[in-house]
Amino acid sequence: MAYTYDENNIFAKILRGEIPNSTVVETDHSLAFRDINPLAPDHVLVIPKGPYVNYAHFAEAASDAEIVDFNRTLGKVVALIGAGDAGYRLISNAGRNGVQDVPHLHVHILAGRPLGPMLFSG
Ligand code: DGP
Repeated sequence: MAYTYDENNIFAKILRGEIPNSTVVETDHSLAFRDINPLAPDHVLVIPKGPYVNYAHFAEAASDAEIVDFNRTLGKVVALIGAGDAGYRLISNAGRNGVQDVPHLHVHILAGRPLGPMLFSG
């Protein structure tokens, strides 16, 4: 599948330093920052620094180093926010049916309260 990356999406602007963010962890290949519209006491977004539209694009096109770094960064965030024991949820929306608003891969880490059912039916 061919992916087209929009260089003007809001997370590309954050990565270029054009928009401020509340950084939790930054590594060579990844950035984790607090969501501007938190849906739980802890709501952190983890993004790769590379231009990947969604998870499948990243899994297909990213280097091994980027993929390892991204996953390790997710783990670091869970540890830093202290969510490992009580639990947390990872969500990565993609495309129209996934209701993805920002077309740069991001994994939401939600924690800090019971999160309810995974999805509402219908
Ligand atoms: P999604 O619907 O999965 O594409 O989620 C996009 C998330 O990005 C949404 O929870 C709100 C967040 N968001 C949008 N704009 C900004 C921003 O400028 N800064 C931060 N920190 N988060 C943003």
